[in-house]
Amino acid sequence: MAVTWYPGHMHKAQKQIKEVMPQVDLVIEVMDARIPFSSENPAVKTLRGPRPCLKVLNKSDLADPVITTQWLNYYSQQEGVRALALNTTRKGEARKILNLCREMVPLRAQRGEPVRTMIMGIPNVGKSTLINALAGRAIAKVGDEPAVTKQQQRISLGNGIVLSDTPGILWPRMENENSGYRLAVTGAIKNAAISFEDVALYAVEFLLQHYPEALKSRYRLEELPIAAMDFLEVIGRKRGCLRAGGVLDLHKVSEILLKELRSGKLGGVSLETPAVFDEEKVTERPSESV
Ligand SMILES: Nc1nc2c(ncn2[C@@H]2O[C@H](COP(=O)(O)OP(=O)(O)O)[C@@H](O)[C@H]2O)c(=O)[nH]1
Ligand SMILES: [Mg+2]
Repeated sequence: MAVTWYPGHMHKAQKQIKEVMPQVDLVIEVMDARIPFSSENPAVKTLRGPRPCLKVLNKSDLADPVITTQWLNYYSQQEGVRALALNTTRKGEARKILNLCREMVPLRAQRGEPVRTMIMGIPNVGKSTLINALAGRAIAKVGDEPAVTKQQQRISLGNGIVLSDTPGILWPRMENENSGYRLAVTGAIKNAAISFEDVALYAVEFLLQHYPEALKSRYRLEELPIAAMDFLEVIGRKRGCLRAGGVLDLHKVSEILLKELRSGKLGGVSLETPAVFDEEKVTERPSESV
């Protein structure tokens, strides 16, 4: 799945979301718990206006629980925002959000009117998986994004909640080079502009600095090399990623490292903490005008 966002795509996505927003009471923004900053789209704030927003830090099974707690505290201080960590692939877990949805829009619930919710988020964060888990049946295709948003259908989730079956698909942060790498490390973007080997090197550099123990235990090493390339060389040899003449197959070892990281074999790893806002001094660009 590769989604490339051009200004035309962004314009269209925003326009579609704006059109349905008057019939929405609550926005459920799905983000990747490993990279909440890079998987959040600041335009959501503008698009939702005064509506409350439930931020779902999804794939929390792959994230560092200590850092996920920091993010939950960070978001819960924002006006109109509640946040919760989820592992949508675990049976029964997704429906935990229903009570929270009702609580967040008390007036609708009091009047006996359904709370109308809509899921939004960048590609690959788990929107379709969440829709299916909430609905209890396969409505949205997982791992695939429709090029054109189809007609919205409302599905009743029980408990006084209805959900649009079509998520609002937004673009990932693109103004920041680190975000590009981190989105690629998690597999959210398969950007041909960043080679596989470069993504693996970025990941190893980060892991050497922040999760050295995870690397040592996964690859049974007592000492870690200082340089990322040396590390890939060491595990490449251990795993037999060699070409003729004993030359390291960098592509193969990169593939192994990223696959293991993405599937949680190194334990919970988070690539961003709330300090990222200060560290990277990003300028928020909440929305492009439509
Ligand atoms: N480990 C893990 N994987 C998840 C979770 N939620 C979704 N996924 C996986 O993430 C991938 C993308 O999910 P999908 O629902 O298609 O994302 P969408 O593009 O936002 O609709 C799929 O392979 C899902 O199985 C989760 O909570 N934990
Ligand atoms: Mg989807």
